[in-house]
Amino acid sequence: MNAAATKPANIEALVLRLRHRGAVVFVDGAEVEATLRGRLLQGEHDFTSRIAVGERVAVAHKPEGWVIEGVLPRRSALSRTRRVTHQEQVLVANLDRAFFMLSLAQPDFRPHLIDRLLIAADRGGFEGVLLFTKTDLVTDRSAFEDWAQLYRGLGVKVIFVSTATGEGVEAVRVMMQAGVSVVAGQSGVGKSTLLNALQPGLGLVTAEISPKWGKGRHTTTASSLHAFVGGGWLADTPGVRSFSLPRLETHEVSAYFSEFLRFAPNCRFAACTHLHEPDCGVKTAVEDGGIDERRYEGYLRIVEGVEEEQE
Ligand SMILES: Nc1nc2c(ncn2[C@@H]2O[C@H](COP(=O)(O)OP(=O)(O)O)[C@@H](O)[C@H]2O)c(=O)[nH]1
Ligand SMILES: [Mg+2]
Ligand SMILES: [Zn+2]
Repeated sequence: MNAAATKPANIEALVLRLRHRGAVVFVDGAEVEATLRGRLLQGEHDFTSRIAVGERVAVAHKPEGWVIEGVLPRRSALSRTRRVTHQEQVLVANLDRAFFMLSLAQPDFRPHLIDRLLIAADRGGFEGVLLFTKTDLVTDRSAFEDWAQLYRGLGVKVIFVSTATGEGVEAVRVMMQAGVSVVAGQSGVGKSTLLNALQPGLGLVTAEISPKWGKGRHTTTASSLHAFVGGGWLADTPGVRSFSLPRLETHEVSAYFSEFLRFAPNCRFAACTHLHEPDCGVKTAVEDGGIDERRYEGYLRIVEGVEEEQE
């Protein structure tokens, strides 16, 4: 019997790049062009709202070629919120982790970005991993170790990295070899140098995060996934605002500060914002050392909508 006469079984594929009415997908170990089945296009003015890079899709090999028959549920998403319309646009679906790079020097260490970045990761459903880079440029690490300890205590992975000495590079490689990762950080922290050390010639456009939050240059290139040597995928994604937060209500912000939850039951008021109320369990814990002051300050910065100024 002719193989084409049997009903082709759907196979799972990964969307690497978007195309007009279709995508380049990774299936059976190869990159192929696939077209979106008509019903997936119906009612769509902009097909990118239906599938995104990183999407898991069901494809079938038809006589006319590969066809995307369906879209599997998303586990996570890196989204960008449009500034004026507040619409969310998915840049990378099913992202597993973001490596947030902060240099210890040149440019100066900017720990005040960390809380926002971790909330963005939490909201998106992916892991935020902190890379403290350019360790070779500092002689005394104690202050940075202290920050690392704070976040490790909250369950966040923190890796010290130097492409000059090779410190931490293998640890990053091992993590990148599973799932889909993205690399982000302020300009100059060493994103391109690290990616080049991990895989020469990859040539990704990495996400630049401006210290003046959300005010940076906004690029419009489309996202794409690139195979990482030894397994895994690296997302190439535009936009300094990829990790910006929409305006959050105070109670939404505090929910992301997981270590506050243990002390909130001690607040006199059930709806305590931990800002100006008397008998606040969270503020008391900050005074007693049960909550790190740096995290409480981070909370205030976000609640009060403080822009991360140039320091
Ligand atoms: N000393 C030192 N310099 C580094 C390191 N990583 C990158 N650099 C330098 O920092 C500058 C900015 O690096 P680049 O990778 O372009 O940063 P990007 O803007 O984040 O992509 C370049 O001059 C690099 O050579 C490092 O680990 N140690
Ligand atoms: Mg670069
Ligand atoms: Zn309180």
